[in-house]
Amino acid sequence: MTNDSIPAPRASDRFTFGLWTVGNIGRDPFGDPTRAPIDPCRIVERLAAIGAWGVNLHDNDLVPFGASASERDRIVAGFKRALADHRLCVPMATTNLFSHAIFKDGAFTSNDPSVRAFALRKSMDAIDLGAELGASTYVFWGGREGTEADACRDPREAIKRMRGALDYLCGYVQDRGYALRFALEAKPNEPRADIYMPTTGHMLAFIQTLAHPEMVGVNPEVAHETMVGLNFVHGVAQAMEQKKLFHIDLNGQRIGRYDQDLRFGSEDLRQAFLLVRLLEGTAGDRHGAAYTGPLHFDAHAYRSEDEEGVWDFARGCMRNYLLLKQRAQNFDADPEVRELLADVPDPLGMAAQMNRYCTASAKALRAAPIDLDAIARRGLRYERLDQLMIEHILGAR
Ligand code: GLT
Ligand code: MN
Ligand code: MN
Repeated sequence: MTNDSIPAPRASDRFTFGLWTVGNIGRDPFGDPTRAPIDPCRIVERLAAIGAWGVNLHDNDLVPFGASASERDRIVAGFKRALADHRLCVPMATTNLFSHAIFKDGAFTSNDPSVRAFALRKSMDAIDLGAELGASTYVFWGGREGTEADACRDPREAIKRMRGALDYLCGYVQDRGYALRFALEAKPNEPRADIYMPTTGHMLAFIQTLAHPEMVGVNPEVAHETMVGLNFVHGVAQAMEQKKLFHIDLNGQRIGRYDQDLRFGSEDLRQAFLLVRLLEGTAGDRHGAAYTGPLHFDAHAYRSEDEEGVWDFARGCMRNYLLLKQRAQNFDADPEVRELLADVPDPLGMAAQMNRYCTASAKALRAAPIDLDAIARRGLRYERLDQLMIEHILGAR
C-alpha cells in the first residue's frame, strides 16, 4: 500500500473540530499559554482548507462572556459569513458551564437555585446560538457537576437536578421548534475530584429516566473512558446498539493519566483501529448500522506547537482516521480473517431454539446432545486472528 492510496480528507468524511480544540492556546495547570488565540473566522478558513467538514463551538468560544446583544450579533454575523464563504457547517454546539467562577460548585447540580437558574438561562441563549448556526446536536458536558467535599449534597439530589435541567431544556427546544438533539458527555473526574454519572453507561441508564428520552443520546469521548481504564469501544458499541450514539469525541489517551486529549490515533492503535472499524461498520451490518454522524476531534496540539503545528495536528487526526479506516476495510476483506470470523457451525440447531423462551425450546435445550468435551478442547484461533489484525494495522498485509 502506498501513501498515495489514502485520499485527502473531504467534506464527505464528516470531520469536525472545535473552536476550542484547534484554538487551544497551550495553557495547562502549571504553565501559561504558549501560542496566541486564533480568530474564529481564521479557524473556519483554515479548517476548510485542510478538508474538514464542520466546526463546533461553545457559546463563549465565539461570543465573549458578558458581550452586549449588539456585540453578539456583530460577531455572529461575521462568523456566519466566514462559514458561508468557506462552506463549513456547525453540526454541534454547546454551553460553557465550567469556566466562570459562578460554576465552581456545578451548574445544573449546584445547591444554589440562582446558579441553576443562570445555567439554564445561559444554556437557552447558547441553544439559540446553536440553532441560528444550524447545529443539529447539542452537547452537555458537565465538567463542574461533581464534588470534592462529597457531604455537600446527596448524589441522588444531583441526579434529580440534572434530570430537571435536561427536561426543562428539552421543553425549550420543543417550544422553539428547533431540530436539535441533545448528547450527554460523561467524564469520571477532572476538573472535579468526582463528576456525577462518570461513564457513557451511566448516561445511557439516566437517559431512559428523562421526560423526552428520544431527544437525548450520548457523546462518548475516547480520553474520558480510557483515562480510567475502561474499554471505550465497548461503551460506544452499547450506545450504537441502543441507537444513542448521537455524536463522538475522538482523541488519544493513555490509561491512568489526566485527560490528555491527544491527536487521534497517536496512542493505543489497537483501540483506535477497533473504534474506526466499529464506527465504519467494515465488519458488516448484521449487528446494526454504521455510525453516520459527525466525527469530531476533541483534541488539541501539544503545548510545544505554534500555529503551524496546530494544523499539523489537525491534519494528523484526520489522516490517522482515514488510514485506520482503510486498514479496517482491508482487515475485514481479508479471506483468512473472514474464515476465522465465520459463524460457528450449529449442527444441533441451537441458535433457533434460543430466540425466545417457550416450554418446548427449554425442553429442546435440555435434551440436546451438546458435546462438552469436544467443544472445550477446541482452540479458537484468536492468536492468529489478533496477529492478523496487528499485521493489518502495521501495514504488513
Ligand atoms: C472541554 C472538555 C471536552 C468537552 C467540551 C464540550 S469542553 O474541552 O474537555 O471533553 O467535550 O463542552
Ligand atoms: Mn469532549
Ligand atoms: Mn478530554
